[in-house]
Amino acid sequence: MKACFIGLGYIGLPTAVIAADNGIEVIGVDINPEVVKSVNSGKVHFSEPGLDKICKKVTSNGTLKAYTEPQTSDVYVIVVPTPFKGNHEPDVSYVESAVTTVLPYLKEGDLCIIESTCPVGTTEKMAELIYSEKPALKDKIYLSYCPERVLPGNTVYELIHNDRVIGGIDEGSSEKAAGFYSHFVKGSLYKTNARTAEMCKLTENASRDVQIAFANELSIICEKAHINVWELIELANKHPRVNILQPGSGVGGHCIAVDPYFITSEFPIESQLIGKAREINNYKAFWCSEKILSTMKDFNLREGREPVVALMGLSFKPNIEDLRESPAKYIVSKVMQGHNNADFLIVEPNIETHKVFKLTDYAEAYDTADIVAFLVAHKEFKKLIFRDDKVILDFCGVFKK
Ligand code: SAJ
Repeated sequence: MKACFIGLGYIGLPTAVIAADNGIEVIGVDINPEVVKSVNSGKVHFSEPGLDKICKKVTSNGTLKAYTEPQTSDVYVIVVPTPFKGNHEPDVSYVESAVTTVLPYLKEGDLCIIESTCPVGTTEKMAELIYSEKPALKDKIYLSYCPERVLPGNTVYELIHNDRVIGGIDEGSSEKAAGFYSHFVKGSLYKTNARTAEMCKLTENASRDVQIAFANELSIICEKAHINVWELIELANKHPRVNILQPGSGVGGHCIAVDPYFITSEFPIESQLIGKAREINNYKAFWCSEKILSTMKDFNLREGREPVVALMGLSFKPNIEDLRESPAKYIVSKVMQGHNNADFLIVEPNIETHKVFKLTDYAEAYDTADIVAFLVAHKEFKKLIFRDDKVILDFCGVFKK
């Protein structure tokens, strides 16, 4: 079986690599020649534990080859970004253009899979696009929507072991796509229709966003009520049917902070709770920045000088180097605006250098600063010992004090 993956990013490349490692002949396609070059030399152009080794293996034994154009295959897997246009409206033009790119190669009996996160109805629209350009293929190809659900940082394991939802435009398409994934997925493959699979992907991430918003809202209430939110959640979770997530400095990354808008933009009246959760999680980052600024002001009034402030963490979640849509990065930029006098020590143990921020070692920053704001609960920070000779703003539960 030959499969052509369109898009060699955070999901496309790992999936192509794992498929190639499981007996499928894989063609990887990316419009960026640098990415193609790097993949062909066995390198992964982003950080994902364990992926480099398998990528090297499948490129050296020739089961994965990357190009800037597709090749005739049996399966086409579309894994391109779906960014926003305007006010949080999903832009499916990359998916459309990927479908258009594979059109000349599509023949009777082929399977086309969309993995990109998409608004509900996109797969049906892509079917119309294919049939309008190639009417002879109507009911002669298989088309399915099969979203990924891997956690960045644990992609290799989750790609193989997670259950998957397979949404065909008809039963034959679901069956055919399930057959394809069974080559490398050990989790269960649940078949449904394309619209349900599209909504399922959005639902999973919106559900997590809503649950985190609940924890973030609680943290703001607890601050005002002088209650330790960490202790509160731990105690509430002792209830057999309560499972509250952890508050933090906001929600980031390219999935949870993004996908709920795919629902709210299409169903604005019906998605009150989902929309509010987005607002709360965005507000939490703003609230943290305001808290740091007011603490700095209080320090100045009390001590008669500007404080040294350690801003601990830049990535969007613990123990990764990914800064996409990071609330911590937003807070750092916001706090630093108009504060030339204050001495900021910015810390991110997962990256060596940053093009805008000068980075400081975490232990040195913690030792030196008057005010320490924990923005991300990195494992290094958890090794530090709580000190009451400085002001500690623990937004993400490093000390849980
Ligand atoms: N966060 C909290 N409190 C928590 C858990 C997370 O504030 O209790 C924050 C994190 O710090 C981060 C954000 O939420 O800023 C998102 O992190 P995450 O670890 O929850 O999720 P992602 O964005 O890395 O990956 C999610 C996953 N989706 C779900 O868990 C439902 C993953 O399975 C998806 O494949 C991925 O989105 C995606 O690609 O859609």
